[in-house]
Amino acid sequence: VKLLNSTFLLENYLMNKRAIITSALPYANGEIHLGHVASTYLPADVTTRFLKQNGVEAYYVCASDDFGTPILIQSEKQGKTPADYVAHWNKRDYEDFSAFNIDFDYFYNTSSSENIAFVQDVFTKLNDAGHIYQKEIIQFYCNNDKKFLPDRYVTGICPHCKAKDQYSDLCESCGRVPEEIIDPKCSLCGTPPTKEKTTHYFFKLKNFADSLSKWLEENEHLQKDVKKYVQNWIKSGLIDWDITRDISWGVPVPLDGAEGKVFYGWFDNHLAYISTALKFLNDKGIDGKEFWNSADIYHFIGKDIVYHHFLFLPAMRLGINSEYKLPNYIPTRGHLTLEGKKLSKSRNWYIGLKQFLGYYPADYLRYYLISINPYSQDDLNFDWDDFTTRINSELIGNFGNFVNRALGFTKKVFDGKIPEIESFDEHDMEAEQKIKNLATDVGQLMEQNHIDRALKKIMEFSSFYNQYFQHKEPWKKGPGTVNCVFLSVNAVRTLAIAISSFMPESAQKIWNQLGLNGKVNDNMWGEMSELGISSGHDLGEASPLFVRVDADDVTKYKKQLGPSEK
Ligand code: B3M
Ligand code: ZN
Repeated sequence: VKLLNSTFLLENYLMNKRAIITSALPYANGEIHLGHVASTYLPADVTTRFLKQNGVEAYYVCASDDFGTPILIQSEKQGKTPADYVAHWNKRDYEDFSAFNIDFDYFYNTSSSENIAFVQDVFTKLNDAGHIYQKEIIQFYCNNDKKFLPDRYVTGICPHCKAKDQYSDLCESCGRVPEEIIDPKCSLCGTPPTKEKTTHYFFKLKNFADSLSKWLEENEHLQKDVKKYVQNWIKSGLIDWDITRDISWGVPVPLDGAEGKVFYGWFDNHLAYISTALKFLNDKGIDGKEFWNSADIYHFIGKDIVYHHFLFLPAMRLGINSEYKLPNYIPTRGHLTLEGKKLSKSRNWYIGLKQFLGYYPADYLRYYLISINPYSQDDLNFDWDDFTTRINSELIGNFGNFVNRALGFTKKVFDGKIPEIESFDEHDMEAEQKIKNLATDVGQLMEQNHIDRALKKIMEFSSFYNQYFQHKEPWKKGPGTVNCVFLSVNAVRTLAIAISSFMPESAQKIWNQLGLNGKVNDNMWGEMSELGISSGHDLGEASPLFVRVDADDVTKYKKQLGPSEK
């Protein structure tokens, strides 16, 4: 039998063999929920795994975002030091991510000594280059607590919608930013604050309008629609950016006369992308800076932080003469809604990641969230009924069914030993061709960040093989049975490699059931085009991969959402 030449060449894409991937840093201020993972961590994880499968030296780094007023307030409420408070959430977040198989190469924090030193160094360089100035501003001050009260420290009535108890920097009821909150109160002690003068440092964002615009223009990897509205912001005029706060928790401003002032969280947090990567790489004995500047840089974000990632972040890098290169990709995705409604922690309209993983295996959630995840800013909706249907009919009915059928049949009829093949008929040849093509078909979509379409392609492959198996009727043990078994088992192997970025646990289970050694590994993408299982090979133990989602359970989980009626 002559098999097709199985050499698969990946030269067409992924030219850069180095990559650093980051995703928006989670505030060390509460648990990770489905909204977080859907738009950033999961797409970033799938992408990193895919790059590694293609032989790219890729590192996924992340950190908890530790500084800022809301965190300071929460720690004070709980009678903890902010350092203890963020350490708690850093650990918990990391555990939850790990349980979901978000495989960071390194997870650090923005309050690390490395990041603090890095932020101060960047500030000093920006200051020396003339991009920083001081200005006197008016801030709320609490005479009782003896402190300035930025942003969340002041609550009052929203001037727009008249909602009570809103933050001075954001009304959660109407979503607007009040210019001047009515009846302001110190959120710590309830005393009406006074207004006092203080000096803040400003970053001259205005200086960067032209260079930002040029960078946006020239970078062909950024999403067109995002670019367009960022360009419009630039055209309508940028405003300089207040980068300091008078609070006790943050990176200290490294200047004489700036005692008691720290940087605003959005000045330091994204610098932790770099400082964390450097820490990790340098510890590994790799020249971190050289690696950063020669790698493709990906920052995965949700659409609410476009302003920070398309303006502040690149402007600050430009301000230090691109000593660390600007991002190549900023994959921006929409928000997750739940049963069609906006997530809200206070109304209990959200599902914690840990909670969900108590109901179903990580791969169910990964499968579902990837399936509904377009590479765009459109919101995606978690719907329990849709989840049930997709898991039961697609993941189990199509994919799991094919794997079980192919392996189960081989176990039963051939005692798990792959039979010798005969000459291929046209259906066999078509089926073989599918194996040859899958790496390219899926790879091209992945290269364009279309994780949802890539997964769909894999499911189409599985569906094709279900039909092929059905058509060949191997249970009748007529001619063609051996080829059907041989190709189907090889297709299962191809599937295991193909899904391993998407559903790593299931991929490994299949790999073991196939009787293949070791791990579905990095650098294996091209091998999925091969007929890697030969006649005479013995399968491992076969057992069903998945258990169906039960509608009654789902009804129960739905009831746990939102405020109870009575
Ligand atoms: N900690 C979370 C957010 O606004 C914020 C991201 C920082 S990324 C440098 O989604
Ligand atoms: Zn007060």
